[in-house]
Amino acid sequence: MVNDQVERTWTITENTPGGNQATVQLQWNLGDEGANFDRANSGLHSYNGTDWVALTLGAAGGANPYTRSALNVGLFREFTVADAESTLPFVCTNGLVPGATCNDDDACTINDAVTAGCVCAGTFQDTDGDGTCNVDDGCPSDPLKIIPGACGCGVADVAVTYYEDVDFDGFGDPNGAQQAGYTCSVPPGYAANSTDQCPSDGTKQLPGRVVAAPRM
Ligand SMILES: [Ca+2]
Ligand SMILES: [Ca+2]
Ligand SMILES: [Ca+2]
Ligand SMILES: [Ca+2]
Repeated sequence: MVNDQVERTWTITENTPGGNQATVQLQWNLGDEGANFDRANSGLHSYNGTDWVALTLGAAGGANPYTRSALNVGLFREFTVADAESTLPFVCTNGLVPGATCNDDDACTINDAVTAGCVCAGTFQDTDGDGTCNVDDGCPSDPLKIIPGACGCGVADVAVTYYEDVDFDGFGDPNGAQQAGYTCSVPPGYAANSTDQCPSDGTKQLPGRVVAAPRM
């Protein structure tokens, strides 16, 4: 038994060699199928003298006997039918070899390799899962940011207005100078609140009650 393929080879020759194009349909019986043959993802393989060239994979038709076709076939030698797991030494029609390393020209992916479907593909790298791949993500471990911004990776940029605190008591002057900034960084001499009613008295934020002198 040959795993993952139909244990039959068909030979097709041209009456007039060269230049022919044909749709090739092969038919086989259930008893022809090797172990673990995946009829739902199988395809014709065409021998080129060195390798078995995998034609498009897909589902076989029919119901014992089964059929599978390939369009625009221009190479007429031996054919067989195998699935994506077949270990036939085959190449893809685009020249790629399934399992071989390749370059998908995408810096976002690593470990690029040719799939069983003859496509070069790698594994997308996105550590924080924000949809921006690591090489394009200025904050690859912060799912809420892709650039450091004002406050840096891992800290949200929350805008706030700062009020001048000339007496350095930690309370801003509602009537003094204002400065736009972010909660992550307080500018020197400013406070995020504007509750200093005594902006020049570092010991008080409220004027306090003026108590009338007692009458004598
Ligand atoms: Ca890549
Ligand atoms: Ca990311
Ligand atoms: Ca990110
Ligand atoms: Ca103050």
